[in-house]
Amino acid sequence: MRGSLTGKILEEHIVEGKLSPGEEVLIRVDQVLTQDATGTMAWLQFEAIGVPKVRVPLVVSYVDHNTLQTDFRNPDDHLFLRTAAAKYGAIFSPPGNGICHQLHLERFASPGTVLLGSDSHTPTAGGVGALAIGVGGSDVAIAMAGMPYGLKVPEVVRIFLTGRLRRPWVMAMDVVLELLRRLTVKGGVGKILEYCGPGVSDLSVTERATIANMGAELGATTSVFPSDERTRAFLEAQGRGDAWRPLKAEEEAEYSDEVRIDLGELQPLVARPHSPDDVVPVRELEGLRIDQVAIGSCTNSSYQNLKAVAAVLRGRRVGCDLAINPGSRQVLYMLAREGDLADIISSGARLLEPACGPCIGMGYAPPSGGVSLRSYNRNFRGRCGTPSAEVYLANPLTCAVSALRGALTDPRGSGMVLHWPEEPKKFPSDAVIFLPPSEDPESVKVMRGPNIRPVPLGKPLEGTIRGEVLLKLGDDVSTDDILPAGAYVLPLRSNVQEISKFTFSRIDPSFPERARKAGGFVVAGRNYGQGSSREHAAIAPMFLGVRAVIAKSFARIHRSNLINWGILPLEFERDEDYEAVGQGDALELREVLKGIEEGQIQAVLADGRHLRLRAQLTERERKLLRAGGLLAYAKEKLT
Ligand code: MIC
Ligand code: SF4
Repeated sequence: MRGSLTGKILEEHIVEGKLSPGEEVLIRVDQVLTQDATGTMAWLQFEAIGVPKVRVPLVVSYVDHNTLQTDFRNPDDHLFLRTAAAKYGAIFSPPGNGICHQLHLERFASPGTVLLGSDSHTPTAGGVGALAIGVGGSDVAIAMAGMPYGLKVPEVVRIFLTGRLRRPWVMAMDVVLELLRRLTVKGGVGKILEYCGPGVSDLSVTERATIANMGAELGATTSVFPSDERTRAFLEAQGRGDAWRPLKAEEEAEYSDEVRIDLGELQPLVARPHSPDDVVPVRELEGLRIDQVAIGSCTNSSYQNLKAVAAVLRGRRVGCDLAINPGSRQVLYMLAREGDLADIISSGARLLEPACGPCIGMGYAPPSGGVSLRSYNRNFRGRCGTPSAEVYLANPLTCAVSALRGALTDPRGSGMVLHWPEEPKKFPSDAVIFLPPSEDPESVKVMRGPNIRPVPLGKPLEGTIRGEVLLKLGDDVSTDDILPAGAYVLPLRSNVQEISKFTFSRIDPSFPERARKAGGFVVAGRNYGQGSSREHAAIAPMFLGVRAVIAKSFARIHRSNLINWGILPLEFERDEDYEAVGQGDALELREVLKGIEEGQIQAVLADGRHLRLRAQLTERERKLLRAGGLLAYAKEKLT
């Protein structure tokens, strides 16, 4: 990593530790973002730590995931977040402003800074050269309280870009779909993807942001682009030229690996159900009938993207349902001012509020067995709200052209002529409303509706853990599988007892009751917990009595969330031990406190068979587990 962009930013931020892969370092955090769905827990934890004011230069609390306000619970959450931000020193972004990552890129993200966010797509800010990391709610809570962030130093992989995208039909989305095709959803685990090469200057900041955003689907810790003249132009157009600084890797920088992509060779790609890495050329599926199309989300909702989409729709009619969720009020305002909105509306498309919307199953679910084409980043089964639906992911123009025909279409064959929109020289920065923190915080009362319940604490690790194997799962289990989101479940994010009733509800609705009765273990294959940063996927199982998860391997954010909530993440040393365990088996972990020091845990099944399980934990992680999780540990440390 020596000489790399990542290495430079980390060196400027290191507080303790050594920068070698696998080691843990503590780094200083410059900016924090929270969003409503993870934010209520994060802010409740911040309060529980008992620090009167945030101790990070910039904290922004966004509301974008659940803006439906279907009953008192959701607006109560919003009011809690708004008053907490005012009192504790954060900027508040009210519902309707837009999606946190797009807004943060527009208004706050800066080259060379470290941004921590309680959302897995926080790396979007890597588009301007920030080192932006998605983490769980407790990690941001303690960062807001002023403690440095504990990062397991990843390997740095160089993604070397050459050539130029064949615009307009081949888009930034195709770059990251190509990476997913080659590297899979596990390919980035334990890695930071650093972009460089002559192809970088072909990409605008928002195009870079699309690529950095969806690096989350590769499992990467983050993705980062250099800060160059295009970065400067973007920041100046946003009225934030002062935030610019040049930043790039040294010529002789060291990397652990390299991937080369010639942008000019790419074609429109599509990810098939139900994984973002099941990628094929659109041409292979040409003509596939679709029921609905959705364009937007934090991946593809920038001004340039939607302006191009509007140009495709101009004077034409959609052949199936189409919904568009712009990334921010700024984007929406520009589309309105320049007349593009009229083209969108007259095409028969539905215009949705600038918010996450259908991406997280908040409305616009496809019909039973329906086919949905989306410019979003995740197509896990059921995430769209309809378990039997099939969701495909493609670039925004593939989506727009396909919406006109009602069938999947390679846009290159459409015969349309389209000029790729220019980058604006000036963005209207006042189109977005941010509420500053109160100047008289003492007078602000934090409002807590009846659905906002206290945060439970994890239990300190015990010497012996007995229980049942409550569930045995395969590879790539996502946090959407562990704890679904969507319009029914999101209003419960501030109420652990209630939300825990939905744990694994799509896989086995009897799980919560069985877990409460017997307590014990979840067993899984590789990449357990991929996807979202929602710590509820750890808190709810902990609350129900899960004491350890035993898997072949873990996704980064979820593994940290488990530890943060006092659940022991253990790995199978041999695949045959995974085969040997069955759902319902009684299992005992012995001498656990000694075992975590040695890295090996004694595990014995009821019939006396032994399993070989690894506990690969850093010193800090062992401390957290012994204390019962991060919150318990932080309280201890700060008081
Ligand atoms: C997602 O895309 O899955 C979410 C919803 O944005 C999550 C956060 C959450 O579950 O609140 C994420 O990506 O971290
Ligand atoms: Fe929102 Fe979807 Fe982006 Fe998550 S992935 S932040 S739900 S738009």
